[in-house]
Amino acid sequence: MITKPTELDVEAVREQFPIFRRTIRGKQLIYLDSAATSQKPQSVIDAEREFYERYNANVHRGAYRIAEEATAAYEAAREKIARFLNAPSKECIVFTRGTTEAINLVAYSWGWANLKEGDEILLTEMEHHSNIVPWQLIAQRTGAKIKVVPITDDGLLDMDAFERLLTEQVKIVAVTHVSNVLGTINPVREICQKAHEVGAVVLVDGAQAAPHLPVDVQAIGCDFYALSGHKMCGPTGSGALYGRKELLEAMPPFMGGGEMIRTVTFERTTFNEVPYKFEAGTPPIAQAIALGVAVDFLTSIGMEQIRAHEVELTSYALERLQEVSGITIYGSAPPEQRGGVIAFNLNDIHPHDLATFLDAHGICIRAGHHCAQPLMRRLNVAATARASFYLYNTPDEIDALVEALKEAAKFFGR
Ligand code: 7TS
Repeated sequence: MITKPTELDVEAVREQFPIFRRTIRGKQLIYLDSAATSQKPQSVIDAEREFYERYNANVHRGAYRIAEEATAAYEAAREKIARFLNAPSKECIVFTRGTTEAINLVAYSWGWANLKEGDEILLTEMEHHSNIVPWQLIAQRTGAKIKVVPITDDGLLDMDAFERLLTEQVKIVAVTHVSNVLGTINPVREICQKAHEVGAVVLVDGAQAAPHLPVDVQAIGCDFYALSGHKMCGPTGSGALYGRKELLEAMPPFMGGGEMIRTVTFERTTFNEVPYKFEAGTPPIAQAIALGVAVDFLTSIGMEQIRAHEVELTSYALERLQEVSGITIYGSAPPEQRGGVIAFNLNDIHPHDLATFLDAHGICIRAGHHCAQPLMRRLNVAATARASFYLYNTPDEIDALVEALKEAAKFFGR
C-alpha cells in the first residue's frame, strides 16, 4: 500500500534556517534560487563550527584522540551518504568538492582508460556544462565522439532518438537526473537498462535530484552518480561520487598525492584501496562531516515529504504564473516528471533586469543561461529567469513572486 507522506511543517523547517531571519531592504528574504545553492540549517552550520572548535585534525594519519575523532566523523559521513543513496557499501562513495569534480573524476579516470577512437559518448541536450565540457576534453584526448540525445518540444528527453543513438559504439551515457532549467525528471532507470544492453556504462548527474527526491542508486542501476553537497543543505566544497565498486577498483587514480598511495618510490607507486585512491591530499574534512549532518537533516524530514512539498509548490506556482500576462514558461513535463524548477521569460524584459527588479522586493531568482547554453540554443533564447524551490519555500512566497512579476510588467511598460 502506498501511504501519502505526512505534510511538511514548513514553518518548523524555516525556523532551523538562520538566514530567513534576515530582511533585504526592509523586506523578508524570499529565496527562490536553491537550484544554484541551498540555504543551510543551524545543525549543519554548528557541525562545521564544532569540528574547528573541538576536534580539528587531519584524517587517516593522526595517532591521537582528536585525529581519531576527526577520522571517525569523516568516515561516518561517508556511511551516511551511502545509506542516503542506498549504495551497497561506503567504499562506493568518493568525497569530492561537488558534482563538477565528480564528473571530471569519471571523465578523466574512467574515460581516459576506456575510450578510444571510434567510441561514442552519449549526452543529452539538457545537460549542464559540467556534464558536457569534461567529456569534450576527454573526447579530444581519446578520439571518441560525442553524440547528443535531443529533447522534445515539451522539454522531455526524446526516448526514440535515444534508442536510435544507442549503438554498440556508445561506451558511456552521461545524463542528468533532473534538468536545472526545465525541471524535467529523466527516466534514468530505463536509460541504464537500455545502455547496459549495449554494454555502455551510465553516469547520472544527480546535482538537482539528490537534494529533492528519494534516490536509490541500486534501483536506478547506474554505474556512477554525482551530487553536490551545497545544493542539499550541506556546505560548499562538499559533494560525492557514487561508483560501482568493481568499476572504481579498475579505474586509475584521478589526482596523485598524499592519502591515495600505499607505497611510493621514485620508480613506482602503488595505490590505496577505493575510495581513498580517489581522495588525494587533505580533503575538505569539516565540509564532508557537515554534509553528513545535512543528510541527517534531510532524512529526519523524509525525502518523500520533501518531494511531495515541492510537487505541491511547483503545481501551485505553474498555475499562478499563468496569471502573469506575457509569461513564457519553458518545459511542460507533467508534475510526476518535474522537479521544483521553473524557467521563464516575461515579454522581452531581459532576465537580468527582471532579477534586479525582484531583488528590490527581497526576492532572489537566477537569470542567465544556467550553464546550459546548448539548451538555451534549443529553446531559442539567450537567457531565462528561473525560480527554484526547496523544502523551506511557501505558497506565500510564490504569491509574492507572482505579484512582483505583474508589477515588473507594468514597470517595464510591457
Ligand atoms: N549538474 C547540474 C544538473 C547542475 O544543476 C549543476 C549546478 C552542476 C551539475 C554543477 O554543480 P556544482 O555544485 O559542481 O557547481 N547548477 C547550477 C545552477 O543551476 N545554477 O547554479 C549552479
